[in-house]
Amino acid sequence: MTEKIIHPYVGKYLRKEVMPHGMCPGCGNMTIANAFIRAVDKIYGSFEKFVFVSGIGCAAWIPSPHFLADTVHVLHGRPIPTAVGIKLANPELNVVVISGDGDLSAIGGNHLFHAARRNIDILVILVNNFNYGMTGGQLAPTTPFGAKTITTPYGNLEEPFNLAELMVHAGANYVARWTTVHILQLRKSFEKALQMEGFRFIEVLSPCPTRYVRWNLERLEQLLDNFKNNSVYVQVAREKGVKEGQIVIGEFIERDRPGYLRRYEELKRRAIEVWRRKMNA
Ligand SMILES: Cc1ncc(C[n+]2csc(CCOP(=O)(O)OP(=O)(O)O)c2C)c(N)n1
Repeated sequence: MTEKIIHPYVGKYLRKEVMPHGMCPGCGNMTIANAFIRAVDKIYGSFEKFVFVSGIGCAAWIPSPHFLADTVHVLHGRPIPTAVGIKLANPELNVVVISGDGDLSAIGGNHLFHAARRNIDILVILVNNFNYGMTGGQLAPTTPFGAKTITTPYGNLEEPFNLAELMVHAGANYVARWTTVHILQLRKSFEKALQMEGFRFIEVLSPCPTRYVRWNLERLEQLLDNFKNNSVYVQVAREKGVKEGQIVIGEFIERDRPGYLRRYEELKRRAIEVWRRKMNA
Protein backbone atom coordinates (compact mmCIF):
# COMPACT_ATOMS: atom_id res chain seq x y z
CA MET A 1 0.00 0.00 0.00
CA THR A 2 1.36 3.45 -0.85
CA GLU A 3 1.77 5.85 2.02
CA LYS A 4 -0.26 9.06 1.86
CA ILE A 5 1.74 12.28 1.74
CA ILE A 6 0.43 14.88 4.20
CA HIS A 7 0.55 18.48 3.02
CA PRO A 8 2.99 20.35 5.30
CA TYR A 9 0.78 23.40 5.90
CA VAL A 10 -2.83 22.39 5.44
CA GLY A 11 -2.56 18.62 5.96
CA LYS A 12 -3.41 18.66 9.65
CA TYR A 13 -6.77 20.31 8.86
CA LEU A 14 -7.86 17.63 6.38
CA ARG A 15 -9.27 14.14 6.82
CA LYS A 16 -6.59 11.79 5.51
CA GLU A 17 -9.12 9.10 4.62
CA VAL A 18 -10.82 11.27 1.95
CA MET A 19 -7.62 12.58 0.39
CA PRO A 20 -6.78 12.93 -2.46
CA HIS A 21 -10.08 14.77 -2.82
CA GLY A 22 -12.68 13.93 -5.42
CA MET A 23 -13.17 17.37 -7.03
CA CYS A 24 -12.77 17.57 -10.84
CA PRO A 25 -9.37 18.60 -12.26
CA GLY A 26 -9.34 22.39 -12.57
CA CYS A 27 -12.20 22.95 -10.08
CA GLY A 28 -11.65 25.91 -7.74
CA ASN A 29 -13.07 24.31 -4.61
CA MET A 30 -9.86 23.07 -3.04
CA THR A 31 -8.06 26.33 -3.91
CA ILE A 32 -10.68 28.06 -1.76
CA ALA A 33 -10.24 25.42 0.95
CA ASN A 34 -6.49 26.01 0.94
CA ALA A 35 -6.87 29.80 1.32
CA PHE A 36 -9.43 29.35 4.09
CA ILE A 37 -7.35 26.84 6.06
CA ARG A 38 -4.28 29.09 5.90
CA ALA A 39 -6.38 32.00 7.22
CA VAL A 40 -7.69 29.87 10.11
CA ASP A 41 -4.18 28.62 10.82
CA LYS A 42 -2.89 32.18 11.10
CA ILE A 43 -5.71 33.51 13.30
CA TYR A 44 -6.72 30.49 15.42
CA GLY A 45 -4.16 27.74 14.83
CA SER A 46 -6.81 25.02 14.87
CA PHE A 47 -10.41 24.10 13.98
CA GLU A 48 -11.20 23.48 17.65
CA LYS A 49 -13.79 26.23 18.13
CA PHE A 50 -15.29 25.87 14.64
CA VAL A 51 -18.44 24.30 13.28
CA PHE A 52 -18.90 24.12 9.51
CA VAL A 53 -22.29 23.81 7.88
CA SER A 54 -22.94 23.02 4.25
CA GLY A 55 -25.88 22.01 2.08
CA ILE A 56 -25.92 19.93 -1.11
CA GLY A 57 -23.61 20.44 -4.09
CA CYS A 58 -19.91 20.20 -4.97
CA ALA A 59 -18.93 23.32 -2.99
CA ALA A 60 -20.76 21.92 0.03
CA TRP A 61 -18.23 19.09 -0.03
CA ILE A 62 -15.38 21.46 0.83
CA PRO A 63 -15.85 21.24 4.62
CA SER A 64 -17.71 17.96 4.72
CA PRO A 65 -16.06 15.49 4.44
CA HIS A 66 -12.68 17.18 3.84
CA PHE A 67 -12.19 19.30 6.99
CA LEU A 68 -11.00 17.48 10.09
CA ALA A 69 -13.48 19.44 12.20
CA ASP A 70 -17.06 19.42 13.45
CA THR A 71 -19.12 19.58 10.26
CA VAL A 72 -22.83 19.36 9.57
CA HIS A 73 -24.01 18.40 6.08
CA VAL A 74 -27.70 19.34 5.80
CA LEU A 75 -30.61 19.37 3.35
CA HIS A 76 -30.27 21.30 0.11
CA GLY A 77 -30.69 25.04 0.80
CA ARG A 78 -30.74 24.77 4.57
CA PRO A 79 -27.18 25.40 5.86
CA ILE A 80 -27.95 28.96 6.99
CA PRO A 81 -30.87 28.19 9.34
CA THR A 82 -28.84 25.30 10.75
CA ALA A 83 -25.83 27.58 11.28
CA VAL A 84 -28.03 30.23 12.94
CA GLY A 85 -29.40 27.61 15.33
CA ILE A 86 -25.90 26.42 16.24
CA LYS A 87 -24.65 29.97 16.84
CA LEU A 88 -27.64 30.88 19.04
CA ALA A 89 -27.25 27.66 21.04
CA ASN A 90 -23.50 28.18 21.58
CA PRO A 91 -22.29 31.73 20.85
CA GLU A 92 -18.71 30.69 21.71
CA LEU A 93 -18.38 28.78 18.44
CA ASN A 94 -17.15 30.15 15.11
CA VAL A 95 -19.90 29.05 12.76
CA VAL A 96 -19.00 29.01 9.07
CA VAL A 97 -21.20 28.08 6.12
CA ILE A 98 -19.42 27.00 2.93
CA SER A 99 -21.71 26.12 0.03
CA GLY A 100 -22.61 26.79 -3.59
CA ASP A 101 -24.46 29.60 -5.35
CA GLY A 102 -27.38 27.27 -6.09
CA ASP A 103 -27.63 25.96 -2.56
CA LEU A 104 -27.41 29.39 -0.91
CA SER A 105 -29.06 31.77 -3.38
CA ALA A 106 -31.64 29.60 -5.19
CA ILE A 107 -33.33 27.04 -2.95
CA GLY A 108 -31.81 28.69 0.15
CA GLY A 109 -32.23 32.28 -1.02
CA ASN A 110 -34.68 33.47 1.64
CA HIS A 111 -32.46 32.23 4.44
CA LEU A 112 -29.48 34.09 3.00
CA PHE A 113 -31.23 37.45 2.69
CA HIS A 114 -32.83 37.32 6.13
CA ALA A 115 -29.66 36.18 7.90
CA ALA A 116 -27.91 39.22 6.39
CA ARG A 117 -30.79 41.52 7.44
CA ARG A 118 -30.57 40.19 11.00
CA ASN A 119 -26.79 40.60 10.92
CA ILE A 120 -26.49 37.24 12.62
CA ASP A 121 -22.96 36.33 13.68
CA ILE A 122 -21.94 33.75 11.09
CA LEU A 123 -19.51 33.72 8.18
CA VAL A 124 -20.91 32.61 4.82
CA ILE A 125 -18.56 31.62 2.00
CA LEU A 126 -20.53 31.29 -1.22
CA VAL A 127 -18.75 29.52 -4.08
CA ASN A 128 -20.16 30.93 -7.30
CA ASN A 129 -19.36 28.67 -10.26
CA PHE A 130 -22.28 30.11 -12.30
CA ASN A 131 -24.29 26.89 -12.38
CA TYR A 132 -25.52 23.83 -10.48
CA GLY A 133 -22.32 21.86 -10.96
CA MET A 134 -23.05 18.66 -9.11
CA THR A 135 -26.36 17.85 -10.79
CA GLY A 136 -25.23 18.33 -14.40
CA GLY A 137 -24.72 22.07 -14.90
CA GLN A 138 -28.23 23.55 -14.85
CA LEU A 139 -29.06 27.28 -14.89
CA ALA A 140 -28.60 29.02 -11.53
CA PRO A 141 -29.66 32.51 -10.35
CA THR A 142 -25.99 33.45 -10.87
CA THR A 143 -25.63 32.25 -14.48
CA PRO A 144 -24.57 35.24 -16.62
CA PHE A 145 -27.02 36.59 -19.20
CA GLY A 146 -26.58 34.76 -22.50
CA ALA A 147 -24.48 31.94 -21.03
CA LYS A 148 -25.20 28.38 -22.10
CA THR A 149 -26.04 25.63 -19.65
CA ILE A 150 -27.58 22.21 -20.08
CA THR A 151 -31.03 23.77 -19.43
CA THR A 152 -30.39 26.90 -21.55
CA PRO A 153 -28.61 25.52 -24.62
CA TYR A 154 -29.52 28.65 -26.64
CA GLY A 155 -28.35 31.04 -23.90
CA ASN A 156 -29.72 32.33 -20.61
CA LEU A 157 -32.63 34.76 -20.91
CA GLU A 158 -32.38 36.01 -17.34
CA GLU A 159 -30.14 38.50 -15.56
CA PRO A 160 -28.08 37.03 -12.69
CA PHE A 161 -28.23 38.15 -9.06
CA ASN A 162 -25.48 40.50 -8.00
CA LEU A 163 -25.11 38.69 -4.69
CA ALA A 164 -22.43 40.90 -3.15
CA GLU A 165 -24.51 44.06 -3.71
CA LEU A 166 -27.62 42.27 -2.50
CA MET A 167 -25.87 41.34 0.75
CA VAL A 168 -24.68 44.94 1.24
CA HIS A 169 -28.24 46.22 0.94
CA ALA A 170 -29.67 43.41 3.06
CA GLY A 171 -27.46 44.58 5.96
CA ALA A 172 -24.37 42.34 6.25
CA ASN A 173 -21.47 43.74 8.31
CA TYR A 174 -18.87 42.57 5.80
CA VAL A 175 -19.16 41.74 2.11
CA ALA A 176 -16.37 40.83 -0.31
CA ARG A 177 -16.06 39.19 -3.70
CA TRP A 178 -12.94 37.56 -5.12
CA THR A 179 -12.10 34.98 -7.74
CA THR A 180 -9.94 31.87 -7.41
CA VAL A 181 -7.04 33.74 -9.04
CA HIS A 182 -7.09 36.39 -6.27
CA ILE A 183 -5.70 33.99 -3.71
CA LEU A 184 -3.82 36.40 -1.46
CA GLN A 185 -6.70 38.85 -1.34
CA LEU A 186 -9.07 35.98 -0.60
CA ARG A 187 -6.93 34.73 2.25
CA LYS A 188 -6.64 38.22 3.79
CA SER A 189 -10.38 38.65 3.41
CA PHE A 190 -11.00 35.36 5.25
CA GLU A 191 -8.61 36.52 7.99
CA LYS A 192 -10.50 39.78 8.42
CA ALA A 193 -13.97 38.22 8.28
CA LEU A 194 -12.99 35.55 10.82
CA GLN A 195 -12.29 38.29 13.37
CA MET A 196 -15.44 40.33 12.84
CA GLU A 197 -18.88 40.06 14.39
CA GLY A 198 -22.26 40.10 12.64
CA PHE A 199 -23.05 38.63 9.25
CA ARG A 200 -20.05 38.26 6.98
CA PHE A 201 -20.40 37.23 3.33
CA ILE A 202 -17.58 36.30 0.95
CA GLU A 203 -18.45 35.35 -2.61
CA VAL A 204 -15.76 33.49 -4.55
CA LEU A 205 -16.07 33.21 -8.33
CA SER A 206 -14.75 29.79 -9.20
CA PRO A 207 -14.37 27.67 -12.35
CA CYS A 208 -16.52 24.62 -13.02
CA PRO A 209 -14.49 23.05 -15.86
CA THR A 210 -16.72 20.02 -16.21
CA ARG A 211 -19.99 21.89 -16.71
CA TYR A 212 -19.93 25.65 -17.13
CA VAL A 213 -16.59 25.94 -18.94
CA ARG A 214 -17.41 23.04 -21.26
CA TRP A 215 -20.65 24.73 -22.35
CA ASN A 216 -19.24 28.21 -22.84
CA LEU A 217 -15.51 28.19 -23.56
CA GLU A 218 -12.83 26.23 -25.38
CA ARG A 219 -10.44 26.04 -22.47
CA LEU A 220 -10.40 26.52 -18.69
CA GLU A 221 -7.57 29.06 -19.03
CA GLN A 222 -9.95 31.44 -20.82
CA LEU A 223 -12.07 31.73 -17.68
CA LEU A 224 -9.03 32.12 -15.44
CA ASP A 225 -7.57 34.77 -17.80
CA ASN A 226 -10.93 36.53 -17.70
CA PHE A 227 -10.83 36.50 -13.88
CA LYS A 228 -7.30 37.90 -13.99
CA ASN A 229 -7.59 40.47 -16.74
CA ASN A 230 -11.17 41.72 -16.49
CA SER A 231 -11.51 42.18 -12.74
CA VAL A 232 -11.95 45.69 -11.44
CA TYR A 233 -11.96 46.80 -7.80
CA VAL A 234 -15.32 47.91 -6.48
CA GLN A 235 -14.01 51.35 -5.49
CA VAL A 236 -12.85 51.98 -9.07
CA ALA A 237 -16.11 50.56 -10.44
CA ARG A 238 -18.15 52.89 -8.21
CA GLU A 239 -16.16 55.90 -9.39
CA LYS A 240 -15.76 55.12 -13.08
CA GLY A 241 -18.55 52.64 -13.81
CA VAL A 242 -18.25 49.08 -15.10
CA LYS A 243 -17.57 48.19 -18.73
CA GLU A 244 -19.30 45.20 -20.29
CA GLY A 245 -17.64 41.94 -19.32
CA GLN A 246 -15.83 43.38 -16.30
CA ILE A 247 -15.97 41.55 -12.99
CA VAL A 248 -16.28 43.68 -9.86
CA ILE A 249 -14.14 42.37 -7.00
CA GLY A 250 -12.96 43.60 -3.61
CA GLU A 251 -14.47 44.59 -0.29
CA PHE A 252 -17.95 45.95 -0.89
CA ILE A 253 -18.65 47.01 2.70
CA GLU A 254 -17.19 46.84 6.19
CA ARG A 255 -19.49 47.96 8.99
CA ASP A 256 -18.94 47.80 12.74
CA ARG A 257 -22.59 47.57 13.80
CA PRO A 258 -23.20 45.17 16.70
CA GLY A 259 -24.10 41.70 15.54
CA TYR A 260 -27.43 40.04 16.38
CA LEU A 261 -26.02 38.28 19.45
CA ARG A 262 -24.72 41.47 21.09
CA ARG A 263 -28.10 43.14 20.48
CA TYR A 264 -29.86 40.11 21.90
CA GLU A 265 -27.73 40.18 25.08
CA GLU A 266 -28.50 43.90 25.46
CA LEU A 267 -32.23 43.24 25.01
CA LYS A 268 -32.10 40.49 27.64
CA ARG A 269 -30.36 42.86 30.07
CA ARG A 270 -33.05 45.55 29.56
CA ALA A 271 -35.87 43.03 29.91
CA ILE A 272 -34.44 41.73 33.19
CA GLU A 273 -34.12 45.31 34.50
CA VAL A 274 -37.77 46.05 33.69
CA TRP A 275 -38.85 42.78 35.32
CA ARG A 276 -36.76 43.54 38.49
CA ARG A 277 -38.26 47.04 38.78
CA LYS A 278 -41.77 45.57 38.49
CA MET A 279 -41.03 42.96 41.15
CA ASN A 280 -39.74 45.63 43.53
CA ALA A 281 -42.61 48.08 42.93
C1 LIG B 1 -34.79 19.53 -2.43
C2 LIG B 1 -33.71 19.24 -3.44
N1 LIG B 1 -33.85 19.74 -4.68
C3 LIG B 1 -32.90 19.49 -5.60
C4 LIG B 1 -31.80 18.74 -5.28
C5 LIG B 1 -30.77 18.43 -6.34
N2 LIG B 1 -29.58 19.23 -6.18
C6 LIG B 1 -28.52 18.77 -5.46
S1 LIG B 1 -27.22 19.85 -5.49
C7 LIG B 1 -28.08 20.92 -6.47
C8 LIG B 1 -27.46 22.21 -6.95
C9 LIG B 1 -26.13 22.52 -6.39
O1 LIG B 1 -25.64 23.67 -7.00
P1 LIG B 1 -24.65 24.64 -6.26
O2 LIG B 1 -25.16 24.95 -4.90
O3 LIG B 1 -24.41 25.80 -7.14
O4 LIG B 1 -23.36 23.76 -6.02
P2 LIG B 1 -22.22 23.22 -7.02
O5 LIG B 1 -22.51 21.76 -7.19
O6 LIG B 1 -22.29 24.00 -8.29
O7 LIG B 1 -20.96 23.48 -6.25
C10 LIG B 1 -29.34 20.46 -6.76
C11 LIG B 1 -30.32 21.16 -7.60
C12 LIG B 1 -31.70 18.24 -3.96
N3 LIG B 1 -30.64 17.53 -3.57
N4 LIG B 1 -32.67 18.51 -3.07
